[in-house]
Amino acid sequence: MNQITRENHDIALDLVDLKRFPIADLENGEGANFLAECQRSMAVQGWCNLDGFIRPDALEQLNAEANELLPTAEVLHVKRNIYQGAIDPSLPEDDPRRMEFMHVAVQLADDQIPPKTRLKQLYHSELLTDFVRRVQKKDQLYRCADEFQALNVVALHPDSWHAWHYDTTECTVTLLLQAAEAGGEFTFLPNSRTDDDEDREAVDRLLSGDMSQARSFSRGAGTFTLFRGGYSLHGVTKVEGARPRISAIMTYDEQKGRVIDDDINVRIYGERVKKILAKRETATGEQGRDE
Ligand SMILES: O=C(O)CCC(=O)C(=O)O
Ligand SMILES: [Fe+2]
Repeated sequence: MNQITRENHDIALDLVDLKRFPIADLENGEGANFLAECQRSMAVQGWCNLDGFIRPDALEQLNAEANELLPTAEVLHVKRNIYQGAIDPSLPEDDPRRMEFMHVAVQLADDQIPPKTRLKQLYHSELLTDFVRRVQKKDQLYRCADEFQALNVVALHPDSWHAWHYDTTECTVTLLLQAAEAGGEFTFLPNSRTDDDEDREAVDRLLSGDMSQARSFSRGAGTFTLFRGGYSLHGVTKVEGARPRISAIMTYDEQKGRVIDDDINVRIYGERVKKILAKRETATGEQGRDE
């Protein structure tokens, strides 16, 4: 008999609304039907949106955790092009791919979210990771191993937006912890690029401010949205009203042990991470001299 002990109890069982989203058993009956529906949505539409995924009482706990930690977060001023890399110098001067966008977010990186938090434990849930892997139809999918990017909490204050970008890992989940009073809509072009091609027309339109081809849907707090962030141009529209919009961003990749380039992390997380990396470099150098 499978004994559920404190040690192997999976926290997703406590936090997810299992009646509506039976992730505990995806092999049989209702769970299998539910999984097939999620896979269909992912394959046909390029996203899977699960409104009410986190139970209301659990959501309150997760949101309280986020609100408790956020005062320790940095205010990040992120300026980047949509690919988050160096600009291709061969592009014409007026090419939209040269455009850089700027946004301001109060953001906790993975290393600022303690392992004891329910939020971190939820991200590390094997049940949840396996659910995401199956919906994304991957033989293997791992949580991102980057010490800064793996799990983030992002608070967008009124008048802020999250600038258009592709993520640096393939699969992303955005979990809304606290909705904006108005605005703050997660907006995206599902699968707007492949490894060697991009829907330039749709991308250029979005970058010029025309949202007619972009997707957006109403998402209450507790909504768990799966999409392919590395291949779907996305962002969040301007937050309106008095309340910040808070989301948890969970990242996954087919590649085990996936970490992100230092320069990308410094561009996103700024001085704090720059200092951590520089200190490490110095320590490694000193160690080298000692040997
Ligand atoms: O807050 C969201 O819903 C999306 C944020 C996002 O795209 C990111 O942090 O990479
Ligand atoms: Fe993103």
